[in-house]
Amino acid sequence: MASDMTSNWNAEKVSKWANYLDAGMLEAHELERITAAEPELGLEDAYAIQQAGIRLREARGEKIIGYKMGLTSKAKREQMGLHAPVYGVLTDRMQVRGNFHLKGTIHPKIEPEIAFLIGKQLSGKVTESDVLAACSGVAAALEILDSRYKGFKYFSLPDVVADNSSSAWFTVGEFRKDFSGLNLAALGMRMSVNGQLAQQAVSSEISGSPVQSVIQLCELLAGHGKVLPAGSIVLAGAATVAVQLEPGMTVQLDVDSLPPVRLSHTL
Ligand code: OOG
Ligand code: MG
Repeated sequence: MASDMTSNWNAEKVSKWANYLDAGMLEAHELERITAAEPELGLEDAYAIQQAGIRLREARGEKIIGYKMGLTSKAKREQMGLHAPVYGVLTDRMQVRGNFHLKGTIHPKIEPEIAFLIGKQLSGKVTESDVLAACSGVAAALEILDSRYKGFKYFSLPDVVADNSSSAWFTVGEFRKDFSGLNLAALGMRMSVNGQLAQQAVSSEISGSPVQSVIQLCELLAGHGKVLPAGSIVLAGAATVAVQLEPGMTVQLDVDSLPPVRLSHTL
């Protein structure tokens, strides 16, 4: 068993399902949900599978550079029919700049987010002012999700968590370093596709404030004996539903008072 997880499953079972999901990702083919075969899969087993999947990526040379929170907005929870925030791990290979391609994806979607750069380590129960003091930057961000499951449909929170909370790629705009005068819970967010407004929301849709997402992340990590290291990027979770990514799309996110961020499809 992974030593820092409280999964009841043995290491072999965890690694079998981590390899199953990893192969689905590498070969870009849809998989049956794990709970179809293992209806008793629990959330902690799922985080153990997620962690084992990240170790497979690390073995291929990827480096962990941060975390993403997911299902932090009501819109997303309703879109996916799931009830609680979860986290996933971000690696350097998931970060893209300027362009995205669709090769190797199954059914990608894109969503508007806020990202934090963590300047000082955070751990366990932290307050809003701890988070603000530890953050060295805030940015507009776009996350590209790609569930490895059939039809991008879930079924249960553990299935999603095991699949690294549907992570595929992300991009982060330029970090604004002095954000002391900004109300992070009141930023207008507008995501446009090929110049047309596609989704909009206020940043309070993200757990009341994206800062709350970081607080929740620290608590969830502490439950697994982990801290949020200095230097991490944190995606706070989407403010709106995700939009299907299609060839030829250019997607831009404008967030009040932050530099915009944009991704265009490339072959
Ligand atoms: C799960 C991940 C959700 C978010 O920002 O809410 C997420 C999913 O929708 O597939 O990343
Ligand atoms: Mg997201």
